[in-house]
Amino acid sequence: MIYNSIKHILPEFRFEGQYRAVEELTSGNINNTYHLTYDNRGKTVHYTLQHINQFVFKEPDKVMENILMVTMHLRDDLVRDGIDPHRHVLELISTRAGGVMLRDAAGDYWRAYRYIDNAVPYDTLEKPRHYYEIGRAFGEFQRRLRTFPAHQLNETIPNFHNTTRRFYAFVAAIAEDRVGRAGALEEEIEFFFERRKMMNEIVRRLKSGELPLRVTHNDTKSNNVLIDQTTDEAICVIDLDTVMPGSSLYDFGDAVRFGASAAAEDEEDLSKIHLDMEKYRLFTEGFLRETNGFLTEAEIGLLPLGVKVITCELAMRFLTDYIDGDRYFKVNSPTHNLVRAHAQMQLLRDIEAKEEDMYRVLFDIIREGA
Ligand code: GN1
Ligand code: MG
Repeated sequence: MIYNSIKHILPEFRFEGQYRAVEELTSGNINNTYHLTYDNRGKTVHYTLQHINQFVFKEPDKVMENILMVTMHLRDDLVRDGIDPHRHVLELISTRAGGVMLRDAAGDYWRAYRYIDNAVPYDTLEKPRHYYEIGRAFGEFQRRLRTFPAHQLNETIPNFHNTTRRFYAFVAAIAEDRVGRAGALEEEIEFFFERRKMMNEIVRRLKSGELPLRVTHNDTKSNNVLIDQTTDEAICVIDLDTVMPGSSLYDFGDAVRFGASAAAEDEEDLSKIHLDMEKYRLFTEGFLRETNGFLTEAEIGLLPLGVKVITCELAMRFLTDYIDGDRYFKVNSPTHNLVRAHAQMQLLRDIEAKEEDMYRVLFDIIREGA
C-alpha cells in the first residue's frame, strides 16, 4: 500500500491539519510523486510529496538549492510586475527541522510542495489554446529568468543537454552491452551514427558563442506546466529539477517534440506518429510572444534546429537506457524504452521531412509580428 511507504515521512513536514488520503501520480519518468489530501479544520488542503531519484540526481542538496533560488527569483519578478505570485510559482513546504528536504533513515530524500488547485498538468493537450499557452509559459519562464545570474546555479546533471556527450555515452553503452541487447539493434544504432554531425549543431554554436547560454528549464514537456481549469491559461511551470544554464533552442525544441507530436511519447503504432504543424504553429506563436524581445536573431532563426536535435537526443537517450538495462527511466515493460526510442525516431523522421515547413511557419509568424 502506498500509505505504508510514505507514512514515516508525513509527520516530518509542516503539513496543516489531518492526513486524509494519498494517491500516486504516475506521469513522471524519474521521481516518485504523491498527491496528499489533508483536512485542516474542515478545509481540504492538498500537497505534492516527492521522493527524489538518487540514481539520476546524485546531489539532491544542489537540486534544492537551485529550486529555492529560482522560485525566489520568479516570485520577486512576478511581484515587480504587479502579479500575485500565489498559483504562479511552486512553493516548498518546510520540514519540522526547518529545511526544504528530508533525508529519512534509509537515506532517501523527500520534498513537498503546496498543491495548486484547479490546475492540471496535461500529458496530452486537448485544446488549441493549450498549445499556445504551453509555448507561452516556457517563453515566459525564460523571460523572467533572463536576469538570473546563471553562474549561481548548480549543474545538477552535468552535460544534461550536451548532445555530443550523449552520443559518446550511447557509444559507451553499446561497447559495454551490459544486458546483451545491443546485438539486435543494428538498424537503430546506425540511425544515430548517421545523425552524429547534426547532434553537434547546438553544442558547437554554444561553444563558439554564436548561441548564448541562458537559464533554461531543460525538461519542457507539456505536463510540466499547470493549466488553469477555468481559464485554460498556463499558470505555473513545474518540475524545476533540471533548471540549469542551457540553450533556448532546447526548451523550445523539447516543448514541440512532446506537445506537438500527434501521438504519445511511447506510442507503439508508428503510423500515428507525426509532427502536427498546426500545433507547432501555436507553440511557436506562444513562445515568440514572450521571447521575441530578448532572444537573439541567431536563436530565433534556429529554433527549429532545437526540435530536431532534442528529438534525436531523446530517441538516443531512450535507446541508451534500453541497452543499459533500464536503469534511468521508469519502465512499464522490458521493451518500454525501446518502444519510446522507436517512437521518437519515427517523430524525428517526420520532423526532418518537415524542416522547411517549420522554418516557413516560424518566419511567417515573425513577419506577421508575434
Ligand atoms: C524525464 O521526469 P520527467 O518525466 O519530467 C527526463 C527528461 C526527459 C523525459 C522524457 C531528469 O522527465 O529529460 O525528456 O523524462 N528527466 C530527467 O519523458 O532526465
Ligand atoms: Mg516532469
